[in-house]
Amino acid sequence: MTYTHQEAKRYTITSALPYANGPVHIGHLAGVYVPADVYARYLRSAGEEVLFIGGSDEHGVPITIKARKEGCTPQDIVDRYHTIIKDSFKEFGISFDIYSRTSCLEHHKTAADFFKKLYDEGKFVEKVSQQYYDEEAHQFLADRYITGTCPKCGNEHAYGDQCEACGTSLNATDLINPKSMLSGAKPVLKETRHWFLPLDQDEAWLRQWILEKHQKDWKSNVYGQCKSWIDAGLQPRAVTRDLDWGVKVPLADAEGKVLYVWFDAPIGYISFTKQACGSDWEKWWKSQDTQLVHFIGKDNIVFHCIIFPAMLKAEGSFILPTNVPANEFLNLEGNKISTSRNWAVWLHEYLRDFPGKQDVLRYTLCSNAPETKDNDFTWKDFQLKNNSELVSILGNFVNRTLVLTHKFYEGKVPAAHQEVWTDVERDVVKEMSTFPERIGRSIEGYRFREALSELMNLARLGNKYLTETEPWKLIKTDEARTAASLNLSLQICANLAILAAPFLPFSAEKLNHMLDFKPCSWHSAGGIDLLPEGVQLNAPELLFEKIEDSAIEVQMKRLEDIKRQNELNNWQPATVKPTVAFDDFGKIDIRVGTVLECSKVPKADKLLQFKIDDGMGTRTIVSGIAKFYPDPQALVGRQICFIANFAPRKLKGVESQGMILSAEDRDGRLVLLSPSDIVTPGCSVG
Ligand code: B3M
Ligand code: ZN
Repeated sequence: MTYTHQEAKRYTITSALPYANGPVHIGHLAGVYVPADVYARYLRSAGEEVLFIGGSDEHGVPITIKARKEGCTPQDIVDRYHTIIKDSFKEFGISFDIYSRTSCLEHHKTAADFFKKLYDEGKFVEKVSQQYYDEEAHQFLADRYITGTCPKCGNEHAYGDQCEACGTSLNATDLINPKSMLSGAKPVLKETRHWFLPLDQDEAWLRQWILEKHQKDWKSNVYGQCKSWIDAGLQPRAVTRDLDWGVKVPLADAEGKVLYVWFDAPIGYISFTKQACGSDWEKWWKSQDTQLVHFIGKDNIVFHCIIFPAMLKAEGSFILPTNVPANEFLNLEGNKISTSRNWAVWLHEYLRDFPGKQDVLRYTLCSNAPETKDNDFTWKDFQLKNNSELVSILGNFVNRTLVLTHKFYEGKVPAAHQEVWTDVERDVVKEMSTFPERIGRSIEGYRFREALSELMNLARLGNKYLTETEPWKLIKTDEARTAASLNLSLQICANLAILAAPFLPFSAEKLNHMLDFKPCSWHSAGGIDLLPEGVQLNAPELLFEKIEDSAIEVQMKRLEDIKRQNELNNWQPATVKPTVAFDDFGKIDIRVGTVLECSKVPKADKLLQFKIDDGMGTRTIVSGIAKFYPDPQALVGRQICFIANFAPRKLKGVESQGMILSAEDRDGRLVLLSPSDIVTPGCSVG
């Protein structure tokens, strides 16, 4: 039984299916998988019936684009990333009851049957419309195959189905200056036939269901997006595409057409339920006492709150989601996470670099989850959360309690001695009893940050209690109170083991082992008799270890390298300046000279002083390129180009009689311009 529902319920928990075109990163984890996992683990512990579903989204244009780029098949791509994603989720402790994939046969069949049922019952509108076609690639340009300017916000890199800058869902024909991703060509319009879900007919019930019924219990970011969608007026949406990768449209005359990825992917939740439960699957989707909860990121809101519910409603026998707790986005060190720019912390790499530290990342991401606004992940904060929260608060309390019990009682749980309790104990017990409900309510309300900070408050309570009672001193004077203090501290540890398990499953397991404690129900938490007197505890080990600066520096350096690489990759020549008349150019006198002497200008880090043979005599030129030529002497003898008719000016007390010409490369390096053959000093450049 949960705290917000009187009756025990059944929960179908889904988490957005990651596209199998790359590994998962911390943005996915903080937005979707960590909260979903905390929720699922909590409900299981509270005795609810839970099915937690995940899987890879293996269709859609992001996959085929990646395959094209790498010169392999889409199947190769999804096989590679599905395995990486699935393995890393498992190692990270995301407790899916099933993690499947949409390229599997069962899914193709379920999705095709779903489409066929709606088709047979006349739920679609068939329309011939004009769609963009790439005449060079001989292909219709669905979704991400086409880019252009978003009509709403002006972002020049909007896709044919969505603008990622403003979140607007688009039709390819809405784009300004459309361009084919395949050939770069301007696409032409060509007729094609498709099936549309007439969302315009769903407005009334959607309004009633979301805007009235769920105004209070859906998160405001979710509610707000739904409202603006509905208020803007819903349009029929095509659920098929002219592509060859995806679930084939199950109709005789639909050669070369597949289901739109956003039609088939959410049906994945259903096909995976069938795979997990066999003939028993329907209760998870069709029973009124099942709560369907979708964990997603904010860019998926419309698909889960409007389009998928409209599909389920049209089918007729399914329940609708109870809630769709979408999160905002997580940034990384102040910049938007991006798969294509490699600006991310990848889960499989984290697991490699920080073995055994799953809970540290789970903790950081949960306590920083972008629940109400975009948030930032920084490595410094990660280190701080580990060192001054997990190590200093939670780990320290557990460690002190266990070490003292081993020291004074040979590791056996001492007697509770309630007869020597004072108000200090009574207050601690009273406060502790409120935590399970407080944390539970926060989780049920999808306030995971709040829930986690309450958990840490229980550890703080434990630390405060130990510090107040000082069993290490009491042992000399008062055995009964020493035992009472350590017994109660151990009971707090056992409570922590239960209440931390949804958030920090690995540490909870470690703690269970140290306490020789069997994981038990959430509802047994809050009490003071979890560990019976006399139980032999196992040797204490550290729950968390300090993370050193050097480990953080490695990660920061990696990000700096990526940033530099991205800058190089994105470099573009500067725009050409406005046209000038030839006569104007002719006014500038460029000559070749030979360097006779070159040295640093004293007390000026940036400046080099050149003495140049200009064919007419010698001249001095000062140039701000010292940092690119640490050995000025090496320039002697070299020919350079310079402007000979600039008015002389003084730099750091030296008169400069001209300007040396150089080119700035994309990495910021300056290179002096020289003729490619030796010429006579003083000759003109033109
Ligand atoms: N594959 C989109 C995404 O990763 C997507 C979710 C599907 S959930 C049915 O944003
Ligand atoms: Zn936009």
